[in-house]
Amino acid sequence: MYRKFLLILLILFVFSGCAKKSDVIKAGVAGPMTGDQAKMGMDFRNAVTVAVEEWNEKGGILGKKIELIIGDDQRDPKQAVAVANKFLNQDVIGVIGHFNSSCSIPASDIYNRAGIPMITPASTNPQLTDRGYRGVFRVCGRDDQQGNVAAQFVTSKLKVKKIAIIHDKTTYGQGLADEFKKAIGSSAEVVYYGGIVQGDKDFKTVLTVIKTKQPELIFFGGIYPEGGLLVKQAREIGLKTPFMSGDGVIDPKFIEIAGAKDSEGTYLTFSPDPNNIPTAKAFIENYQKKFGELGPYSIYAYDAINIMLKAIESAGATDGKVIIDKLHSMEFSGALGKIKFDNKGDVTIAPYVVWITKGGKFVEYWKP
Ligand code: ABU
Repeated sequence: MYRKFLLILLILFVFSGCAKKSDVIKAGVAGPMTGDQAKMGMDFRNAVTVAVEEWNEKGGILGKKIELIIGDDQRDPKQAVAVANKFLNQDVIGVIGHFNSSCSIPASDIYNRAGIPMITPASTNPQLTDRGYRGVFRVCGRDDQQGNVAAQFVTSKLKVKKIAIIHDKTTYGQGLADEFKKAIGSSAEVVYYGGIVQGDKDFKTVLTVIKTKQPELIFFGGIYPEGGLLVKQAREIGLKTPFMSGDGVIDPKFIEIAGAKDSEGTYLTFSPDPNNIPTAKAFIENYQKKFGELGPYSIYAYDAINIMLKAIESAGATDGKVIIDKLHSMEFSGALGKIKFDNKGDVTIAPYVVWITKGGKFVEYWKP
């Protein structure tokens, strides 16, 4: 009697498990959902939610509803690996994320081993796609491209001859600083090169050293929390040198931290303004209705999930290898326009431009 009961329980368990697995299509979205970079993770989450709601309103995909599984990596590489393993255990079939290159790279080892495709909206470090993982993609550009445009601007437009370079010692921050330095070559003298620690709040010691070197430009490889403090504290010690950074700094939080007055005239590299892209209009309106102002990478997250879902739809299956083949072979029409991946999983077109902060806002300023 007891054995019969156990057998019934086992049968119920197996069947309920199978039913559960096949009920929905699970997509993972990963990034820093908490902590000092939470704005970036929430931008991903909001944008992906807009897309998933649109798909589900039309009936979902392959006859099933799409369920979003959120992974908070707290911008910590170890947490990113934990999130990746959690996604595997939850039968996620594709991942949008992560934000930080230092998280995307170790997490992609896990996705690659499991044969799960990942598309990052924002991780720009070249190593991510240079390691030959077939299932790893990004819809943003790369730091060798971005560093090159920053160097062209500094040498041909600003014509500065003495540069201080600071980075946050992360894969992205130091990587971008190095790409910029490489692209500058012998066109200008690097009078200072050094790292700060992400999460620190007081950079006046390093800024005081930089002041003695009398640079004509400070270049920062890092993210907005430290970028904002660097600008604010530089001005506090009377260091008025023009400040330039990369895409990790383009968020209103940077202006909020540095202050509208001190952030005025700072430069950064990023892709062109989506408000000038006709195909982006519908998404921008939908997003704003639900979540307010777009974050810099919201539209990239939106295109990334749509690309993943279109590849699944076209594959007619949830098998990772088939989806990855589709991601490599298809051309996608997204909010950002046409997107096609090259053999590495990078986008074939990644136009970087220079933005300037004016009147408390970021505006497009220069293109190569
Ligand atoms: N690309 C901006 C910051 C994200 C990252 O690549 O680490």
